[in-house]
Amino acid sequence: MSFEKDLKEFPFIETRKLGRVAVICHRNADADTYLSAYAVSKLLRSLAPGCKVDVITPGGMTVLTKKLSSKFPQETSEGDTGEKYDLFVAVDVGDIELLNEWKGRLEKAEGFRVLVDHHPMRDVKIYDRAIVDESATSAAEVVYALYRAKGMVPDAQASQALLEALLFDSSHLAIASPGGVRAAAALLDLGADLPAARKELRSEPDYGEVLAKLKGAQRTVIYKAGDWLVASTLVGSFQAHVARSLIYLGADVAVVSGESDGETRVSLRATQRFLETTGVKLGTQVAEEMARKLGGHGGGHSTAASFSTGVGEEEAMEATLVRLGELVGALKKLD
Ligand SMILES: [Mn+2]
Repeated sequence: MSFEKDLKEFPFIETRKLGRVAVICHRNADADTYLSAYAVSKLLRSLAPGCKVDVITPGGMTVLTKKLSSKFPQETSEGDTGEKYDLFVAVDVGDIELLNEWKGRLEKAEGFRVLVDHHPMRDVKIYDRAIVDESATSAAEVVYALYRAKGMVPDAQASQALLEALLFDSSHLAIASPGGVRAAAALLDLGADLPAARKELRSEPDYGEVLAKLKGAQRTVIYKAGDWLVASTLVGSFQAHVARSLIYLGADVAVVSGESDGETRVSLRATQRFLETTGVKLGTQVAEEMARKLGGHGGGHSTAASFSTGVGEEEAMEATLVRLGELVGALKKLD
């Protein structure tokens, strides 16, 4: 079934026969799934004015989503509602495991099951139709495409919701697809407010995280290896956040080590430029290697990785810096 055709045929059931609908978000609902569900529910209510829509957030929602839910209110249920549905619309779900107990509910459901998503398609057997655009940066773009295909215009609130979902999933458009940028512009034309969206997506700072980042930066030891700057520091928590912050400050590689509850956790980050130039993959060549050498477990991506081990934080740091030295050339400490 083609994507365009599916958009036009949504919701696949004669709208006057549509009684009750469940719109299902992914587990621990983020801004994209929650706000896309909000806009889909509005679309369904305009297409089928008689229908009742239940929004499901399996396992609740993130702190930011909770904040957004006061501006975009919709009644939500976390577990099984026990209701009978004519239609299920899963939004932004990606992996069916993210449906929690609603996975089982969908498997034996009698109603029509639709997926509206932008994640790579896998395990879509559970759905009768999958409306998936893998080139979209957010589920919100697919929901906006639904509105257009149905000849409907999202109202100001739904336009705002879709813009915020789109900004959330595209790192404020930095990684948006051409279609995402076009959708954002169209939503602005429909009345969405960009400064308000940016403001509403801002999270409250977490005091512990901020403190860890500032202390981590204060205690940073800097090394030079050829042209590369390696920043290392010890903090008891938020190692990954601190490592990312050191990269923001300009380090090419960040190594952050810290002990808590008798275990040492080491987070590693590098820039894309470092990866492309040196070919060093932090996940396989450093984190996995260190876990093997020191005892523990670890791995990750090429520019973001971590391992945990039973040795102390300083020993783990030392060994990691030696390993980096083997890969990119001897490290010299800067004063
Ligand atoms: Mn998404």
